[in-house]
Amino acid sequence: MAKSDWTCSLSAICEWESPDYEPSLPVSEKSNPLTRDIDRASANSIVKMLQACDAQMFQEETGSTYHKLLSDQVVTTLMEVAKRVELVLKDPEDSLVILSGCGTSGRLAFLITSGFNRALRQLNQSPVYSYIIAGGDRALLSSQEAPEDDPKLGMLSLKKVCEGKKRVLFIGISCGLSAPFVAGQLDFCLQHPEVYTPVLVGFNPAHQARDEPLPGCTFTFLSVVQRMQELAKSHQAFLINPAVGPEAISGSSRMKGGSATKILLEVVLSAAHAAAFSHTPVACNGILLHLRAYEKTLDLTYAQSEIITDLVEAAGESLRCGRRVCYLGWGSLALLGLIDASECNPTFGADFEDVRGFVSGGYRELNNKEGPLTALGPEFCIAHEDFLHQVLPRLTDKDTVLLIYTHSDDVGKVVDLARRVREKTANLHAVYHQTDEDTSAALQQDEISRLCLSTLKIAWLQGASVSASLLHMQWELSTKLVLNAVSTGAHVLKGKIYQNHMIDVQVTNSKLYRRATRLLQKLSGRPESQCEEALLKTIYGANKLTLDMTTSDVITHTCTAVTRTKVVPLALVCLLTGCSLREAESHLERQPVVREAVEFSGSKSFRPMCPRDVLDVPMAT
Ligand code: S6P
Repeated sequence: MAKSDWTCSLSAICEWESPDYEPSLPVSEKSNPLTRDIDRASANSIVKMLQACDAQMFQEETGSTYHKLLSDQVVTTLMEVAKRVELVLKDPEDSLVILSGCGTSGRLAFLITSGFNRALRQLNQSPVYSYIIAGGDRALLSSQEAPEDDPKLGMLSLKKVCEGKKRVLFIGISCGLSAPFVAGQLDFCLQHPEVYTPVLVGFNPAHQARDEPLPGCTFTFLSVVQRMQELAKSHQAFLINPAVGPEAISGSSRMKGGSATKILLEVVLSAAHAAAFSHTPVACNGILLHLRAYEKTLDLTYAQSEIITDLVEAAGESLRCGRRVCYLGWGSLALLGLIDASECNPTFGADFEDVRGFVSGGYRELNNKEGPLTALGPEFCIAHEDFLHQVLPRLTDKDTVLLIYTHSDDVGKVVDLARRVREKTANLHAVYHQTDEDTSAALQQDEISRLCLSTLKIAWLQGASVSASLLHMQWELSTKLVLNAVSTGAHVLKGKIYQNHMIDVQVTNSKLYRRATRLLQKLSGRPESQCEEALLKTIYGANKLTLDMTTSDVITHTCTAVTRTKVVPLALVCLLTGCSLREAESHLERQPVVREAVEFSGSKSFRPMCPRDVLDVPMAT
């Protein structure tokens, strides 16, 4: 990289930390200066931008404004929480460690608790981890955004899981320090300190927690955080909230927020397991080594950026011509495929058929609390057999299929499936992790490589210092980064992103409603009231708003928005062109890429705004 480029990207890396940069927004909602032009970038540049954004997770602390992942303060808290988990592991009777969250945060709670309960079973210990996801198990595989807004539901589901328990370490995850569901649970913990110790994981400084009134509650997320900060002084509550920088696609906390959640909680639980079962007391050095191992995971993964670019291009081409992307995975890597696919609907307004994940063994492998969910409909059919029956017969070369596995999976089965897919499409690719020493499946691997258009093979060093479980967690993170790049990059190439904002965002909970209004303000330059009016008109499909509509609360608006599509793009076209809702619909039908729809509709007032132009909208997420 030339020196001037380097200096330029370094200043972009730090720019978001300036107090003048989008001052009214919390870090998790700011737009990332590194990705301002991602909507017009090539696949290769998209991957490079994502790499630079991910690298921000491990950026050193530069000033006093933000604590970072590797800050002393964060590492100390990780150690303290690990010691609390250790106590539960050593005396598990009537105790629980609960991980809870909404959307991606809840899905990662499931992934992490599954992995660590498996580890306990292998040691002949009884499982102590439990997960809660807003909306129940169907939210593991599909978008259920509304329950996120319900603090009472959060509290009740926590109470139910903890019935009869005498000691509970509750870990609430909300990347934006914003989900009312989690706020309700934390408040309940604070009211019952004799049983519950609350821990909050998120990626904004405490003062940026959401301060919006919650229905039927006397507290806000911010007031809960403030109470926790007070108790943290006497180690009765814990806050783990380093800043990892704005997301590559504004507010898309499934990306860095999800990765950092996985990193932090795995570091904590691994340290606790080592202390409880391997005579390795929780120590700063161990925590730092584990964090650094994840940093290396990023390097090793993005060292393959050329092949990741090929995957992004293939997936982008499939989505652009209305075809699909399928992830066929084995073991927990398959779960990362299911998670990534499930997020495309709320993030990009995608149909469930656009990006789909399948797991070898289906629900048996998933082992979720509520068991098989296939009866809920085709989007809950997740086994490879479902793929063979429902999808394979209709596959063509325009569809992209990714095999996701490691050398410890049954590679023979991967070969069998690859052969069957290859009969229908040449557009087959593999994402494969192996240790440098392992050559046991070399012949089968050669055959898979012959069948695939591209193979992303990552070879990992397995020295004495790297345990099998650490290696597996690194494979998972690496797979998450690759799949996030593929699905995000593909939707960018499809034209779903405007600058670095998701325009076609679903307005299905209060966080997304606020984000949508703010986005309309930023992109149209119109006042908040006008933007909210345009948003409501598209939500209710009305050219004129009735009193009923304007006086309803945000929850009513978001419940109605569930039934509507392209709410934000339509509102934007109306605002920018002054046209009616029906005219906006026909513009968008002719030209689904919003930037072009607006330009096509011939608006004189249209002026693409750069993130520096962001309006100072006083609104938390
Ligand atoms: C974000 C994802 C959402 C969030 C959910 C919880 O990319 O689509 O489902 O995970 O809204 O957010 P938070 O900030 O409480 O973790």
